[in-house]
Amino acid sequence: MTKAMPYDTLLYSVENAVATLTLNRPQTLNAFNDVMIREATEAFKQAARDASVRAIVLTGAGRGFSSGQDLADTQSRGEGFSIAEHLRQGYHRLIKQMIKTEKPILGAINGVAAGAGCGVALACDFRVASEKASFMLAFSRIGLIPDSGLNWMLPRLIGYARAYRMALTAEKVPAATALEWGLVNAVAPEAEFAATVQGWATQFASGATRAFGLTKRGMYRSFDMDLDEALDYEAHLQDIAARSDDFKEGVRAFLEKRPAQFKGQ
Ligand code: T3D
Repeated sequence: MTKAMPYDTLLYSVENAVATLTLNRPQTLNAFNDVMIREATEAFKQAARDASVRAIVLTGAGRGFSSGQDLADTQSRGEGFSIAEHLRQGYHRLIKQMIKTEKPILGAINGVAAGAGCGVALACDFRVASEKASFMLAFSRIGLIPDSGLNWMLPRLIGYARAYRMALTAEKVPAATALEWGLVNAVAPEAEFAATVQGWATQFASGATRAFGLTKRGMYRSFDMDLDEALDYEAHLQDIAARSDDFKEGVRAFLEKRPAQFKGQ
């Protein structure tokens, strides 16, 4: 069944338990204006609430994934505009919504992911890049520092030396290098990109959804914990996972020597 939701700056559809969010301002390489930041946050909330959704794909329309903050909007701001408040009320809500959505979010990085677009790409749980894609911290070119969670996320993913280099040089890191550095999980040739994304999305959407969500929670929370706390917390999460129907089915299927039929419950 396909469900579509009306948004001005996004395309949103649900098919076969996969929600697909497409950033849809291709004339700007999907730059984020205020409406798109708000609608993307709302769309992730919607996908999180919808029990029929078991995996989420985020991608961009046209040749870019996202070029980050819409700089035409930035230029038209009046005196006294607070960027800090803009970040807190906008990008922070979006990034936090993505991280607290306890379903796998697959970033289908179809083209350049720059500035806050790179931040949003890195808030996905798994990234498949087209070989035409690239990652770029555009901020230093306009005299800003990385934001939208990048100072937190990027050194964790690729280490301080590479992260700081990306920040200072604002160089475009091509897909092949992104794979080597651990910024993406897979790179696909252009002709195979859609099928590769669909393959991973189908796999995630037929898995043990509750366990996938709790794993995300456990890994993110562990960043603030010592080993004792992390062990204790994962025991607590395992208790929750073990109450799921999918756990019963997983064990039963193993003993019956057949593939598990998970329902995401
Ligand atoms: O303000 C706050 O609240 C703080 C938050 C900041 C977060 C940020 O994201 S800051 C960083 C903002 N982003 C950038 O600085 C990147 C700007 N874009 C670029 O550097 C380049 O466009 C790319 C390297 C991403 C791609 O280059 P290329 O040559 O493939 O494409 P292009 O020709 O530059 O762009 C195509 C069109 O998109 C073009 O419009 P036109 O000439 O066809 O009418 C271009 O102006 C437009 N575009 C690209 N990026 C943006 C944009 N329009 C508005 N805002 C953009 N960010």
